[in-house]
Amino acid sequence: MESITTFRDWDVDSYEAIQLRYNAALKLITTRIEILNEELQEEHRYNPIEHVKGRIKTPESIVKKLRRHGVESTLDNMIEYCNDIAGIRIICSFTSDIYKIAEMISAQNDITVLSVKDYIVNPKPSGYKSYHMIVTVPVYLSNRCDQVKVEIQIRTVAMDFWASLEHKINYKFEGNAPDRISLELVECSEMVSQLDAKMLDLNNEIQALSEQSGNP
Ligand code: 0O2
Repeated sequence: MESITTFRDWDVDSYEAIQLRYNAALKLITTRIEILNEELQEEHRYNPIEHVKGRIKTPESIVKKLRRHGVESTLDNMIEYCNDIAGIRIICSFTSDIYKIAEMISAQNDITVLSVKDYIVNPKPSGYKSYHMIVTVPVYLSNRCDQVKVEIQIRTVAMDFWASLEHKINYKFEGNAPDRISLELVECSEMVSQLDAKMLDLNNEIQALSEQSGNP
């Protein structure tokens, strides 16, 4: 039987060359996001980003995803079908920040947005909420420039808390959590939306008050 981490055309050199590009893409997008956050802090005394986490998908997860897509585990299929080999998660304070950040990323000339999935407007049946973008970024090598895909997930602290707990529960039950637990998770996801809305209202109120008192 094919081992879970085996690519049909496995060649360590080619795999490492591919990983180098994804690593470079991850560094590039991470730096761009850090710069945006620093600029907003400098110019508006406002940090919309709580934290940023980046990761490169493990070969095991890549092979699992290719199986889910029903394609052979080859390096070409990995590049074509696996959009999240390089993945970055941006955790924001408020829902409104998510859309501001997404807009600022999309406005960068050399970043191409391939697709967007807004699971905040249309949550998954599980209750999952997050804003996903698949983008390409240019990676300059010694003799050429490659456009490399990166998945960007943007969500609030509350959405992230829900997603990490749900992920742990699903891992524990191998995707077959008891119905009652799944139902409660959907209810918690609604509470997350209420909490996010309440926090945003409070923040807007606080800002309006500070502006009135001339102390923004
Ligand atoms: P991991 O381990 O996080 O990498 P595609 O990526 O397009 O082939 P899909 O499902 O259409 O597959 O992409 P989508 O919906 O944009 O989701 C991709 C990622 O979002 C997942 O990656 C998870 O990180 C996250 N996600 C999606 N749905 C859920 C959910 O119901 N609960 C939680 N906790 N996270 C979710 P991977 O590759 O599945 O996993």
